[in-house]
Amino acid sequence: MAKKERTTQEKSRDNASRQVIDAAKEAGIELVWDRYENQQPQCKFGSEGNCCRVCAMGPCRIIPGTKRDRGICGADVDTVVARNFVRMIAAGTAAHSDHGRGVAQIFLETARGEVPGYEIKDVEKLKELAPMYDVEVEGRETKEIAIELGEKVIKEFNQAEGGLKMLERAPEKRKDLWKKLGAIPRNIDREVVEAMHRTHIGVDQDYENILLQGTRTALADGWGGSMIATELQDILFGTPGDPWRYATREANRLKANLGVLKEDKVNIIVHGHEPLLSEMIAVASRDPEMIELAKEMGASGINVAGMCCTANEILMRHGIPVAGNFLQQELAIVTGSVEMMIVDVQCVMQALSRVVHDFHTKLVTTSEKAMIREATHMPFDEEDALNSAKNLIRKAIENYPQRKGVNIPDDSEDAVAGFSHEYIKYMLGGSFRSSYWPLNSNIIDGRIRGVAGVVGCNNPAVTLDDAHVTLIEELIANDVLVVQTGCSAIAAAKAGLMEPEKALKKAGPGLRAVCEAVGIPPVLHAGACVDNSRILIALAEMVAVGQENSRLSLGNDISELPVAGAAPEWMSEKAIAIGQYFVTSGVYTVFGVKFPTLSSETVTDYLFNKYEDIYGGKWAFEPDPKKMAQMMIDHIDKKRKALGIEKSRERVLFDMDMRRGLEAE
Ligand code: SF4
Ligand code: MSK
Repeated sequence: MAKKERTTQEKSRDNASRQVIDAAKEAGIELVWDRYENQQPQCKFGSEGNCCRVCAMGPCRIIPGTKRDRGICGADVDTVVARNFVRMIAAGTAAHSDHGRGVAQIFLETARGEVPGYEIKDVEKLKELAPMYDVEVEGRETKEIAIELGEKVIKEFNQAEGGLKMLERAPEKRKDLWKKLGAIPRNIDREVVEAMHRTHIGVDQDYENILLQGTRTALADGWGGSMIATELQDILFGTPGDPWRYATREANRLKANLGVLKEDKVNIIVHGHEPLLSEMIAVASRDPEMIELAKEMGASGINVAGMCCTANEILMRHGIPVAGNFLQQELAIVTGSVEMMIVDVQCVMQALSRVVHDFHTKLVTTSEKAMIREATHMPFDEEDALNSAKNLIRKAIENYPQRKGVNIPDDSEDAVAGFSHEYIKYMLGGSFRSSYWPLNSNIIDGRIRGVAGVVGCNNPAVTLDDAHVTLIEELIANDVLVVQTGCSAIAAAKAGLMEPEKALKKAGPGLRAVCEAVGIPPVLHAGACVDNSRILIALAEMVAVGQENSRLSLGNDISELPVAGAAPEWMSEKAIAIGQYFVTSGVYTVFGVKFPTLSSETVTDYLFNKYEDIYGGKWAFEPDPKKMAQMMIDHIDKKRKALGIEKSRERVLFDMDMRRGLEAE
């Protein structure tokens, strides 16, 4: 079949990317969109989950209703589809949780004083988290608390018995349900190992039972590995939106898109996921010795910019600009302005090593877990982190004179970011009485219709950022507050949806009034992919507020809240793990692009319909972002009706406790 090349407009919604895509075409440089077209037509069996290749009798393509309705071993389509789905969950959970383990190890080494350069920045958060792990706080030194906490957290990855401590944060009703279903994860590693075991040939051949293991594994991600990563990173590097920092409300202003690259500066891009190295690059880039060196080489300074989730990590804490999201990684190099791209793990395309051939950019891998042939490998030495970072920066600076020509698009948008669950509470409730009660209250009185989490990647199968932006615009226009992570958050930032003045013009009147009063955009950047755990915590707190004060109640469980989730341009296995932990925590979650179970009507019906009776949340699939928005809004309205708040009501009367809180501010 002749391949049909899409127009630049069909490839990307954003102008900066379009400009660089055209420049690449003119120069004969192959990009992700070209490779996508070269791969057409793609295999439907692979896309819809009915290709099994877990043993060497296969591969088997299972086609229900034909003589090929079983694999060679006799596995039916439901078994094969469920297996493939759970293997995606296992891989996604492994990725997030290995990130979490790395952070936990550095955290412990920091506490023991073994890794100079790192320090415990958020002692308050350390003291909040420690009791969750039965670590005594009273009368103890920070160091002692942190060592005991670090040791206990690391044990959770492979402990012999006992559940995950962070899971305790979920509402009682949810925990009871998980217990009844046998869905409580035992430890993080075990669930991933067991998922791989059960999906081996000839083991678990009951799709419901296979998917139950998928739930245990995904919960070990969301309420385990990812939450550990988020919480310990906050303690180590600072919780985004710390009141002392946000008192000025300047530190979290940043710019997003390829236009953040600077013609007169040494441009260094940090790309991947773990903030351990990028934090140090951010610190080292401000070192006067480094800046002086850059000037000696003819540049006016050093410009560090982020890509993908590394960008989300450092923008949340340092306001460092974002060069782009997943599909823009090659484009950054094509601008000819990047002296070095430093990568660690996850979402790094091998294609980068080919693109850099045409430019002076040095591609440097830093993790022993993720090397790329043809890239330079400079292992990051955590025990000498600052010097490791300086060495990298020095090499980038020395590369500045090698530039051949620069073509940086002029586009970048302002954004306000850094909404940790603590900061959202602080913004809503004030410094004296940080709480989610104003959010619940505004939902009850109808100003805010509900909350949507919009997350996930980009995928060259669909126009870059278009589904994210269209969906978010529909949601905010309908008074739905949007909370974001990952590449979706970067898409919104690039589209100006995180710039309060611009974005509020697109918000419905109720949402606009609340956001204006509080001083937040209608689209909140909550961080990187592991920070989806912040959304879980926020949901649990919304339930908790209602339990403390029945007039603010939005039900007794996450599944009763008027909330929904979406990943309109997803591509990674991590997205499936995230979707599964949201759904089984009670959230209606819609995915775009494609859905990997569609070849089995039974499994798809189980996930899309029956799950609602089991978990209160369910999966859905809809590639059209406008229809997706409507489905989410319908779900939110259904939940409002069930709560008896379907009609807008007057603001609830403040009780005395609330009044005292307000008066004290
Ligand atoms: Fe085919 Fe069964 Fe082997 Fe899968 S496990 S490849 S269905 S024989
Ligand atoms: S980086 S997982 S492309 S969101 Fe987290 Fe972006 Fe998806 Fe990677």
